Amino acid sequence: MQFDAGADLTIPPAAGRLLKAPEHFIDPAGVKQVFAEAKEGRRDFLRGAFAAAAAGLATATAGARAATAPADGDPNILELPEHSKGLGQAVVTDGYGKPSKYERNVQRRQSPGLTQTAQASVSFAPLQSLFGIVTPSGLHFERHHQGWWDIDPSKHRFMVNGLVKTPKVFTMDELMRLPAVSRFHFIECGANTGMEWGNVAVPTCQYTHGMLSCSEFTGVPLITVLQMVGADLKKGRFLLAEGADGSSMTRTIPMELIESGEVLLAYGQNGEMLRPENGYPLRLVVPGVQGVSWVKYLRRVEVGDQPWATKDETVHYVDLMPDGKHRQYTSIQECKSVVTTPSGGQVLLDKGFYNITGLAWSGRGKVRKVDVSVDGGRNWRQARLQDPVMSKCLTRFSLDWVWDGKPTIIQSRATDETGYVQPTQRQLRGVRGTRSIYHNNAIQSWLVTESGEVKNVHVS
Ligand SMILES: Nc1nc2c(c(=O)[nH]1)N[C@H]1C(S)=C(S)[C@@H](COP(=O)(O)O)O[C@H]1N2
Ligand SMILES: [Mo]
Repeated sequence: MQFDAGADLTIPPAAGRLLKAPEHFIDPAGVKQVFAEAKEGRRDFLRGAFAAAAAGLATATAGARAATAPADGDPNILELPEHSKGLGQAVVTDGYGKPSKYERNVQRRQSPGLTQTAQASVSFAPLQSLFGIVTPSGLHFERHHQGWWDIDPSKHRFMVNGLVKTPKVFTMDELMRLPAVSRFHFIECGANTGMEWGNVAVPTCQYTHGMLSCSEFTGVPLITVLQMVGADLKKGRFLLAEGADGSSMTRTIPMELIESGEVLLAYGQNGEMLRPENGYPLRLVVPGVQGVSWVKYLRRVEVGDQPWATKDETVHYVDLMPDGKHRQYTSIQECKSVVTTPSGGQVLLDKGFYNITGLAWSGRGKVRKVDVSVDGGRNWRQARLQDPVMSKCLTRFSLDWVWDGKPTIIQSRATDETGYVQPTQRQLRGVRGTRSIYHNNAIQSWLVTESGEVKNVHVS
């Protein structure tokens, strides 16, 4: 094991214990309060409820801190457990395996009060509980505008029309016979971190950054199908993608992206068919572009000579600038990162060694480097990047750190292969103001208090 130069460590390192973030962050009474305050239109509606949750946390922390290793003779070793003596369970007890019951708190979660209905809503991925770069399919974040469906693939049809020689309808069988590729990519909703423009709104990284997931997607490059139908790529510089759900999800995709071969008609996700929540049986994969363009339940694409200016690219998914104008078609997810451990809601129980780790990504290519500060941005150290580092894909970084028990602020700052550096909150607000929803890629700050509690803070 290689430790960073400058880290004062004895080996084995004095390991700092970490208390996980609470399973949920507010109790049922808090949820009620949040809904009431949201109805009144308060933008900081989550704050009060979080204060209440933090109070509850103090009790849990005291218990965890008290827990120490047994003085001599650990009963977990000395008393032979049942699983070392008895007969285990049979194969195929479950034809499709599930995580251990001890991991049942690792769940995607809805932020109470954020949306009026659970169909036009979002669930956040538990980034603080995940390793590596792949999001288990059952924990992939969800964003539905009108609920999800489990569509019979034998009845699903995919149509290509517009500026093409021969408009054509494909069955799933026909699509799945075509040459396919598998690629790892992140998908991030443009609204990820969107609650944090003006003030601290949510306490954990699940809620600040969890509209983000990463999978190995399998499918047919869309360009292959466009060539099959004789698309006019001279005139047809734009493509409309349309979903089969009731949300009339339609988005314009510029033809350059499709010509690059990166845009996929995907049916596979992490080695199996897409999950229904993620668009089964067919979705568009548009690497680097905000989630809304990854149209699920994809039923039609149309080749055209200009953008369509649909509702989801005129009324929604536009960026309100300080001068009152809206920016339209800001689709690329710029370089961004977040420390997932230690992160909001967790508690450092001891001074000592901690493995700071997190995720970095860029919609413009590969992550080149990630710098981490453990002193509120005064000094930065370069983090280790875990191989493989792939284009438009999550990248795992880590850095050794010894906590001396003093309050401090932890931040990460990613740079991508174009040289673009993730902005500070102040820099981003300087250009964009605070009235936006989408495309907040500012540096995230986690305050570690003297008691070891980790909190979401904004630094100016
Ligand atoms: N048909 C359809 N496609 C859709 C949506 C939808 O509501 N309906 N939501 C979009 C949005 S806003 C996002 S962020 C992503 C979310 O994908 P996921 O639910 O697989 O995480 O799907 C996009 N594609
Ligand atoms: Mo989204």
